Amino acid sequence: MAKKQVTVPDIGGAEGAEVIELLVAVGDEIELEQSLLVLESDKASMEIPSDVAGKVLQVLVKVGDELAEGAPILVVETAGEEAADAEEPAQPKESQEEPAAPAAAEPEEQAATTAAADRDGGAAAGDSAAAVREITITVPDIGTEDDVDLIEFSVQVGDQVGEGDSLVVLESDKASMEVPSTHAGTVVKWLVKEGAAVRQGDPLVVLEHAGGDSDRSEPAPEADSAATASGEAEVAAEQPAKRSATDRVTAAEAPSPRVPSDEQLVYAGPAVRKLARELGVDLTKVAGSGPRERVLKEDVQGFVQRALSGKAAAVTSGSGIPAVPEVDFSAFGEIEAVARTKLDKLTAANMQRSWLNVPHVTQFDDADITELEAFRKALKAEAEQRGTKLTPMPFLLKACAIALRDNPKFNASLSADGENLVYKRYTHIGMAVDTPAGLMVPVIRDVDQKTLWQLAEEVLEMAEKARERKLKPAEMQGGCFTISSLGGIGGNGFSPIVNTPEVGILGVSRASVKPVWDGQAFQPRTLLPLSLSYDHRVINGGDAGRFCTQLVALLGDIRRLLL
Ligand code: CAO
Repeated sequence: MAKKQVTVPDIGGAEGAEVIELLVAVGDEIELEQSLLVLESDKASMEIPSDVAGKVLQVLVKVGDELAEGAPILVVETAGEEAADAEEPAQPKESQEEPAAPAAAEPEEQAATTAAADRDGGAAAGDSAAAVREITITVPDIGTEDDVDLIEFSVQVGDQVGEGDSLVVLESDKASMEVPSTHAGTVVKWLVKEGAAVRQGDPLVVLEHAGGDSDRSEPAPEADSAATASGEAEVAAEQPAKRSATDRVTAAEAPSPRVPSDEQLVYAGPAVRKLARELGVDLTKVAGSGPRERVLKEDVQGFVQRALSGKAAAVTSGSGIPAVPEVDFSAFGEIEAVARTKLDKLTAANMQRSWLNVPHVTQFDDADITELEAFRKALKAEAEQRGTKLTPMPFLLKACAIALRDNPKFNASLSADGENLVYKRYTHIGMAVDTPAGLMVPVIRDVDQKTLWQLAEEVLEMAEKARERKLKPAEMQGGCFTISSLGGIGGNGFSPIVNTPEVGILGVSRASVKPVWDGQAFQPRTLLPLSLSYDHRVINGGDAGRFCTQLVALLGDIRRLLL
């Protein structure tokens, strides 16, 4: 028998994915690849499979925890006897309610008798029972020798922090990063001011924490003198410039900072996120007034004030849309309020943002797919032999890839400042998938370079992964254009919302046989309704007309897909 710790695998760079469901409990026998829990990030919900089989001894996480790659999930007793499997599981501890910090070398600490009792009421300094250790956390290796701005304190003096908890947010020209604490403890004193420019090795904060036994009684001279001199919760770290090198946890010993992904939906630091959570504010609805539209505490507070004064508007970019008045539905009959999933709420926020920011126009047309359908059906047996299924989707993907090549504005995005149009030299197409957890849009890469059979396989695979919540965030990024097909469901037409920052989306409805006049008689033809929504800031009606007409021609005569 061996004990093995199961940790969060590579989840495609997702930071802080939330545990929304636990699928196993202590005592369960689990199998290899069995799903352990469901994580939900800004982009996807995904089931995390076990990489071992055995009996669950401990569950180290709970619903609501935010986990990153490497965070411990379970301790499992496995049948294997190999030494390699016998690694000691981490002991669950308080801080494991939070995501585990990246592994850090134990920093060299300066033991300091800060004499808590002394501060509490003047008991003799050096009371070893009350002695705790103070450590100074410094700026770790941040990948640059230049100064970076300390833009936010994530915690306040007096706060308890766990190992790995964010202490501050630093921001360079290229990224913002949280600096995690190397220890659990109480924040005693800041050694820098918010807004200060700092660099690797600069002292940040003094933490007081229960140290190891051997160090407990060793006094640190500066700490001692400060405590004695003031009788208050001051420490020698008050004057960081005068501290000796040994007072510091050196940069090399501190863990690497976590760099939030570019896809982070809202640009805001942890303290602001915490405040928003406490106040029940949906951050996606708060306009940021900080640098690069960073959401500040004041923005959240202002949002709440406006909400309380009845002026709340679920808007972006300062547009003053009047709020929909709240209705007490229970006044009219029985009701049940069901919490929406994070994915549903994010989809709603994305839709609203696109709808409000993008001047939408939708162009409609019908493609005559009579021959395409005959060809597709003729291939049904071959598709089965290949273990796949040939729906109209691969043909649509291929036709769109050609239309994107020939109408490159549709394969572009507006730069953030609106000054440039960014043309993409790749053809990645998103495919909206309707799943029980909500709408997901996996991206099929390099559609222009794939055969219809390859696309058929990928459509099936991506749709299945989406429905089984197995998509990784990276598989939903990088799209240039989106297809939303409701053909398998029904309807004559609809106007899809552009998936910003893309500038076009093709809605596909259900094909049906209709009489078409050929100049002499009505012929039964299979018509596929298409609706192309586009961002009118980038695409004009002529562009859209040409794109749509080409699509209709390509689908109407699939030999053209070869040209
Ligand atoms: N007209 C007529 N029949 C169609 C059709 C169309 N436009 N498109 C698909 N069909 C048929 C297929 O051929 C298949 O029939 P058979 O089983 O007889 O072969 C059946 O409908 C079901 O197809 P499908 O939906 O499983 O496969 P697909 O490749 O067409 O689509 C996917 C895959 C993932 C796009 C689709 O399943 C899906 O989830 N669509 C919903 C997208 C959505 O929610 N959009 C809205 C976004 S905004 O809220």
